[in-house]
Amino acid sequence: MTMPPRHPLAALGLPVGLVVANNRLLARVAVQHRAGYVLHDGRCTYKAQPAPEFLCHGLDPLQRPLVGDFVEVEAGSPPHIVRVLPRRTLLVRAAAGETYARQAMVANVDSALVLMGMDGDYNPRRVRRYLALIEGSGVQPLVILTKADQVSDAEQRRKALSEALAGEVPVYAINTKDPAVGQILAQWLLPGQTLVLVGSSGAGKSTLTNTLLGSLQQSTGEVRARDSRGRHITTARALLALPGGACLIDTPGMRELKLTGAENLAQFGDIEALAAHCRFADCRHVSEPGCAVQAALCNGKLDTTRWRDYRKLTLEREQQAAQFEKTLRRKNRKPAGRRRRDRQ
Ligand SMILES: Nc1nc2c(ncn2[C@@H]2O[C@H](COP(=O)(O)OP(=O)(O)OP(=O)(O)O)[C@@H](O)[C@H]2O)c(=O)[nH]1
Ligand SMILES: [Mg+2]
Ligand SMILES: [Zn+2]
Repeated sequence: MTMPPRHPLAALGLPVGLVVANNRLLARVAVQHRAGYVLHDGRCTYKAQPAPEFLCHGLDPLQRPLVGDFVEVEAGSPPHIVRVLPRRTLLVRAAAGETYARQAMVANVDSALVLMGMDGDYNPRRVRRYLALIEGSGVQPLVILTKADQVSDAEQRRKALSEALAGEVPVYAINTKDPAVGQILAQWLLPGQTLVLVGSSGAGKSTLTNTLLGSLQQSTGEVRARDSRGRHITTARALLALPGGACLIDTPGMRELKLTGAENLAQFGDIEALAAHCRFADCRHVSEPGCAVQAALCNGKLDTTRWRDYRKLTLEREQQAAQFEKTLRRKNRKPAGRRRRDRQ
């Protein structure tokens, strides 16, 4: 196949000052399939394969090319990805199931939009879990409550959630089909910015993608009437260039949302600041004397539901971290030749 001419990737968010070997092409990973990659060179897309070293059994899966990565490509039939350029940001999730592996989701995104429908799928506690995955990654989180046209109290819900998040995370309530969403979200859609959409199946990620693209590129599907659950229409992450100059990554709805154990719970920064004032450094905030958290709960300065949510998340984070640690130790004990290939 003939390669498209080299094109500056600035339009796709390429950071300035990157040094690339002369005879190589620069591209951004748009889609990752089992059978290979689709790359974007800033103008058009083409297929490529990873160089053999990316398929090594012992390689940490986080080092493989990922949607959102800027990569160096060697021309050929097919072209090969030979190097992943340093990542500005990386979103990681815990792999589904019992594998206790950390799985990279997307690289080099500036903001992550957590979408949640205000229909039967509405669950503010799930929003907190998504935020926990994003915080600490250097990615700006936003919450997008969708299906505002289907409920009468969209603005009240938006306000309540924004307050519950202590005003730390911008919260929007929108109809994803409304062409005005481009204007509403304009400050996050500046040229060179990359956004990723995350959330349950049926939340409206692909519908929002199509509205921002101004064309029906991504397939969408009706949700189940009984409980508003989606049908997992989108099956692969896809990076798309928006007409205004930003890039958007549509993702498949997550079936399971486990913590990785490495979260930094910035959404609970106020609680962590309070805990720093407890008399004992190892205070468990139960019945210790001089506990600043218990004091704040007693005088109403700290909401008990928020405290309970925080406790649940931190406990789960500890358990997950311990499990990952154990899995990692077990893996390192196995002779390299017998290690099973990591799940993608
Ligand atoms: N009325 C209304 N319907 C919406 C809105 N957003 C999404 N929908 C509908 O919800 C259904 C699911 O939307 P999708 O965009 O396919 O959801 P998704 O998040 O991409 O789901 P997966 O690809 O399965 O993860 C579709 O029937 C959309 O038309 C909205 O803001 N208002
Ligand atoms: Mg979709
Ligand atoms: Zn305490």
